[in-house]
Parts: sequence; structure tokens; C-alpha cells
Amino acid sequence: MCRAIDVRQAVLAENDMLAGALREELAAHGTTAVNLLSSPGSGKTALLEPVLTATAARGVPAAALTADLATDHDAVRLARSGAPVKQVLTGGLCHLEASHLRSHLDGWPPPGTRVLYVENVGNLVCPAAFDLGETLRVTLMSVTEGEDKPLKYPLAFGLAHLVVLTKTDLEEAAAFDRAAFTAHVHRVNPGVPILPTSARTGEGVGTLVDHVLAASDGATLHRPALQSAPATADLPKTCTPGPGRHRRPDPDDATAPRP
Ligand SMILES: Nc1nc2c(ncn2[C@@H]2O[C@H](COP(=O)(O)OP(=O)(O)O)[C@@H](O)[C@H]2O)c(=O)[nH]1
Ligand SMILES: [Mg+2]
Repeated sequence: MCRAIDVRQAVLAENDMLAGALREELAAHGTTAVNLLSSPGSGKTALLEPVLTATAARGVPAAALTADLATDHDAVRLARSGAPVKQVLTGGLCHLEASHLRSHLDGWPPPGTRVLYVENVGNLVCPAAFDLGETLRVTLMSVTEGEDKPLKYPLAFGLAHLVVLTKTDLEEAAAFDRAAFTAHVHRVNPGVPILPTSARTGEGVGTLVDHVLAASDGATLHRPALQSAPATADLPKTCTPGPGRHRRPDPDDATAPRP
């Protein structure tokens, strides 16, 4: 048991160190990374599609890197916006780590990219524990997932600078209790802004871009209740990469669909 925690502590400590270096490297290039995390199907890609278009419409060069266990479907969808897009296939790993992101940033995104949106692997557990060197961490949840999820996944919601509620066009049909959701979010992360959005109606898309550009301009962000994942974060063992247990994402797996 003690040994397992030691391994996790070492993995998280190493990741934090790499993430810090990556944050500095991105800043030196004038690029702000935005880490989007949620469970699968919450609507990350659907929201990112209009967000990429809206970011470009403000004259801000943006790119997107999207991670999945398999398929380049999301990259194909996102590339329709005209933004540079890269698909990362994680080879079975359920989250991105700073080293994975770093391995995909040689010569990419194009110089002058001001915002790099990173769509993490769909999962509310493991991605939460790994800092990717982002400036802005956004945790998303849809109205069909249940108001109690912030309480069930306190790390994912407790480390967010911004919480985005998605699919508000379905709010009535899902009988979603927004007041209960808000109370649960603020129990694990007091004061964190909550932004209602819908990729269907466009609600909140412009405001999300406002948040991103403010972060990119160095605005003071909400201070999350948790500053980093506890070293004893409750990671399933399968989340801790180790020799022979997981294949690291291979940069050569990446596809870069052209718009
Ligand atoms: N009604 C509605 N459906 C949505 C919305 N956003 C996404 N979806 C649907 O939810 C499903 C999952 O969306 P996707 O973007 O792939 O989720 P991801 O796995 O988080 O990237 C798809 O069938 C989308 O069409 C929304 O705002 N409203
Ligand atoms: Mg997706």
C-alpha cells in the first residue's frame, strides 16, 4: 500500500515539474493553454467547435489538440473550424500528462498561436490529477449527468478555474436542478465561476471566449479550492503509468487533419 502511494507521489511530482516547465515554455511563445476536462459525451468537442470559430473571429490565432483512446473523429470535427488541429491517441491511457503534451509540441502549433485548447481524454477521475502546464483549467458537465457529480468528483471540480455547464437546451427535459448543482460546485470549490452553455443554441460561447482571452491577457483568475492534486490523490492503479502497464502515447500516432 505504502509502495503504491510512493509510486503515485513520484509520478505526480514529476508531472508537476514538467508542467511548470511547459507553462514557462508556452508563455515564452505567447501561447496560453486551456485544459478542458469532463466525462465522455459532456459536449467538449461540440462546444469547442463554435469556440474555435468565435476565437478566430476576434482575430486571435487558436489551435486545438484533442486526446482520445481511439479514432480521429474529434480532430476531424474541430478542423472544420479552420484552426490547426492535432489528434493525440493515448494508446489506452485514460488521461493526458504534461510529458505527453510536450511531446506533441515540437514545431506545433504554428508560431503566433495565442490560445491552445486541449481537450483531455473523457474522464472525470485521472485527468484531474495531472497539470498540463495550462493557464486555465475548465471542468465541464452536462445537464444530463446529475447535479451530484461535483460532490462525487471533488478533484475535477475543486481544481477548476471555471466550471462550464453544457447542453442547457436540454435542461428542462432533464429536470436539472441548477440551484442544487451550483451549491454542490461551490461546496467543493467556493466562488468558482459557473458558465451555462449550449452548443445547440450558442449560449455562453462568447462568454467562454471572454474568459479564455482574459486568462491569456494575464487577468487574475479564480483561485481554486485545491491548488494541486494531493500526492495521495485517489487515482485508480490503472492511472499510474509504469513499465509495461501502459503504452505511452506515440507522437507518430498523431494525425493532423487539414481543414
Ligand atoms: N442537445 C445538445 N446536445 C449536445 C450539446 N453538446 C453536445 N451534444 C451532443 O452530445 C454528444 C456528445 O458530444 P461530444 O461533443 O462528442 O462530447 P465529448 O465526448 O465531451 O467531446 C453528441 O451527440 C453531441 O451532439 C448541446 O449543447 N446540446
Ligand atoms: Mg470529444
